[in-house]
Amino acid sequence: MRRSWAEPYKIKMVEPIRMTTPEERATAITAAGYNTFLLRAEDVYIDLLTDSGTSAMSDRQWSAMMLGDEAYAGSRSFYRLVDAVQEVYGYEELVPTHQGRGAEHILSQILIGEGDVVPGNMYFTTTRFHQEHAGGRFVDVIVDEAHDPESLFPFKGNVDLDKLQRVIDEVGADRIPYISVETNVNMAGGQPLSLENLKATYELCHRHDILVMLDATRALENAWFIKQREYGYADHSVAEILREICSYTDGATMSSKKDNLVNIGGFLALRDPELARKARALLVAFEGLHTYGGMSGRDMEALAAGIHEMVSTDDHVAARIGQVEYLGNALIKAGIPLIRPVGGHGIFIDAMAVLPHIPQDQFPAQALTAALYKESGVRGMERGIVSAGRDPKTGDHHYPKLELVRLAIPRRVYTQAHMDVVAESVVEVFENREAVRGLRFTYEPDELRFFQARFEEV
Ligand code: PLI
Repeated sequence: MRRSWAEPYKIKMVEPIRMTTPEERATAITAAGYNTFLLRAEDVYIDLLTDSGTSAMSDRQWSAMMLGDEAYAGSRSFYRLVDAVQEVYGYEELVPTHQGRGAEHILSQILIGEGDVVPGNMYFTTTRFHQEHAGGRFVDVIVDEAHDPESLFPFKGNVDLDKLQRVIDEVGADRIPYISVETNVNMAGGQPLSLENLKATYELCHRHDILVMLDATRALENAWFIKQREYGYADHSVAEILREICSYTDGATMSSKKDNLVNIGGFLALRDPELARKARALLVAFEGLHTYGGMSGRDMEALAAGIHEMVSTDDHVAARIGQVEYLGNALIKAGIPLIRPVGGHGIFIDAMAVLPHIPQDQFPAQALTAALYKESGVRGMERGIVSAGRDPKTGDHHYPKLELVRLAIPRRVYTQAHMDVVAESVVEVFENREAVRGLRFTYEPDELRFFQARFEEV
């Protein structure tokens, strides 16, 4: 008989959370300018703002922290981290950073020159910021299916090789220092790419001397989907698949705050020692010495332990993605329009389908995110036109085809009962959707505006 799956752990410590009153939430969201980033966490009931840095660490990780070597230079904990990255990801050169965007900054600075073009399978906010900040221009080469919430294509994170070839023909390979390939593409709804596609991308790029840099932030979760969906991989462990993903790349930026099960940390990993030397030269100015890069010794210990733990069996990632699918299936059953197939790290509600009465320049996803908080105390995040920002040349909004409310599920933090409450909350807002009004800016930051922007109702 086939039984239900359950989490491969039991709970040893709990953190109380508190349900707020409707009046408290109305006051809090107005004070936060309708931006869930500006809420106080204590005013949130179930916090699905992000899966970044919000994981619950294991007893092994907590005990590893006690072994942290806080030497300024040459810490033992650094070498444990080097070993973990070499063993699990297979990269020889490790450049530690305080988190993912630190690695993106260093990579962009060492490789991108003024006027260069960096193709990628959809943008990510901080990644594109650092590419543009270094003088580059991002060009989206993801497959068209990624922009269609209803397409059930199993690998919506794939690179469109024809689009990539066109970019190479148009600008010339010598203006393309690297392609940035993201695993389980965040802004597309946590959608995977296939190994077949990554391999073909790598071969095409190498024919033109273009490097392939992986955003490995959610590569483990991508490996799980490859195991489920790609022909020939059902019997491979996620550890084997992850190593194969990395084998078709020249390096990776990593936000360890996701797959790696820690609350802070990241790295840039490379194969070429000469590139690593350049990265380390910048690292000491922006992050810290090359043997800690912004992390404490105990952070590096917890990270090394988390890297081993995430692949020690397939059960961890099966339960992690199983929980996301559980919530997704409950919402699909209730008729909520969302990105399908359900992605790896969260549920992405199609705000334009929910709120057709709000035009995109009145920020439907921002408005729906705020309405969900007000209704239930569940905190999500806008992933639409506000996150997309403005074109630096024209000053106009970028108008992304996907206008989404993301409910990102922290790893090992919430139970199935919490997921039930979230599903009920979303359904309640959906039933009262006509009452949701559009928003306008009262404050718009120049860079990465979604973090600190403020709004009022139109
Ligand atoms: O937040 P950082 O600086 O550790 O990592 C930046 C970053 C890079 N790539 C990808 C795909 C991310 O998802 C990412 C951060 N994501 C956040 C914070 C999120 O909430 O999704």
